[in-house]
Amino acid sequence: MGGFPGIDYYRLDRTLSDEERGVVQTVRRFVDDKFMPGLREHFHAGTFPTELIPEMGSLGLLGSAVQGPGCPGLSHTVYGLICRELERGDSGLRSFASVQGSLVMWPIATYGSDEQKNRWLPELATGRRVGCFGLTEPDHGSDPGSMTTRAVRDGSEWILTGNKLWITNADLADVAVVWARTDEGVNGFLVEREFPGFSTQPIGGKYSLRASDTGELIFDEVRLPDSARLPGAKGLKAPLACLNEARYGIAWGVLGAAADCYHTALQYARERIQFGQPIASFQLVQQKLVTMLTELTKGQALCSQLGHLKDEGINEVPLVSLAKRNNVAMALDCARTARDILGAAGITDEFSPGRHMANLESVITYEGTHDIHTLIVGADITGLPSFRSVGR
Ligand code: TGC
Ligand code: FAD
Repeated sequence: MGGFPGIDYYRLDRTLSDEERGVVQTVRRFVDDKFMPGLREHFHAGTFPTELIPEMGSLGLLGSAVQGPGCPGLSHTVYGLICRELERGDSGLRSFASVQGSLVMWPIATYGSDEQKNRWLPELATGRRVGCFGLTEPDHGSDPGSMTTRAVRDGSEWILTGNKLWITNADLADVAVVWARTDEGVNGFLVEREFPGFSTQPIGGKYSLRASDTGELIFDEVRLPDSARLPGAKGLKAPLACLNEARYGIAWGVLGAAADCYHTALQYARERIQFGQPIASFQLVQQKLVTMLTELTKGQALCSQLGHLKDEGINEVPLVSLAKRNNVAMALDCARTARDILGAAGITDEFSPGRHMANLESVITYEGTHDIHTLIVGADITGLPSFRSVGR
């Protein structure tokens, strides 16, 4: 069906620098030449293509906007563009980069000691080491403030007990950024794969994000030196701030999935003949294509401005929530509409919209569900938080 030309109806990419355009082309080529050929096999097997991690590192795709030793240190707009191009391939590929960059490297760069930064950041940026982020628990998803994973001081050490569920890269990770309740409030810890008492368990049977590793982290009285604690991370605010970084990348990333769905549906509609004419000539099909393009363009404009704001140092939680909420729902609608335009062919893995649609069912839930983001923006504009019933 030909290479992906990029969908940029309002010429938003004209505001990009030559360097930024170069990054887009590089990532697009990486996705087409290296990732797409093996995707079908990995999606069926339920595996992430680990063989591509070193190249992701050498291209600067891991923690691209993180500032620290060995990190690419690029702009937030470039990070967004990278997410967009990766998720055009598959949400699982963008997920890997989101977790490694925003949820592992970013907290180490922001809350870590110099020793932690020097030890971990260069290894994670090159992809020699992989990380994961453990916040969600079996009984505490949208409400991580109620977490029960606990770290108790024992002399100069900590003893960590509990479980984290639905963790991206759980089985691949050399190090887990783990959030636990302590007598001093919520703290973050770097838990290494080989620490006795730490184990991981993969989650099977997923119909979504199949080309991504998702699992459970189990801590059975894991002894941690105090040097494993992130010294600058104090309270629930610390993990929630990491989420803000990852949600920003998701708002951009899903533009890629939506653009791929639109492009696939447009090409198919031009070629598919029914009633003696291309289905693209029918008014109802054109309406669907125009709606997809309109919503995609609005989502692109939102991210373009969000990127400029973030590069200027404006990084407000509700602005990021609004973009994550809008763009994921938009991408999911695009995927469903594209699947519809493809008719029966849309339910097979010969075409991408069905896979994007299944993936986006995870993306609309993780990093704060659609409704949690509604409530974050709602609390901001009314001044009345409604996460819990009054009086609780
Ligand atoms: P609340 O009282 O509102 O907040 C506690 C403190 O944190 C501050 N805060 C934030 N700071 C920075 N960034 C954010 N996003 C923040 N959200 C809140 C807040 O200002 C407060 O600060 P302070 O100074 O007053 O102490 O806390 P709450 O318990 O009422 O919860 C609020 C709520 C519901 C918004 C929060 O819990 C939430 O965001 N829940 C959703 C959970 C979530 O998104 N989990 C994601 C897990 S990681 C994941 O899904 C990875 S997917 C990976 C992939 O891409 O593959
Ligand atoms: P719940 O919180 O139980 O929510 C269920 C439903 O109730 C949702 O519709 C929700 O919107 C609604 N709801 C909840 N509270 C309210 C309220 N106050 N008002 C109105 N409606 C409400 N977590 C990590 O920590 N690290 C990871 O790497 C990670 N990766 C993930 C990868 C995948 C593929 C998936 C699917 C999840 C991942 N997660 C990860 C977990 C993810 O963040 C949680 O699934 C998400 O935060 C929602 O939690 P939950 O699934 O427990 O749903």
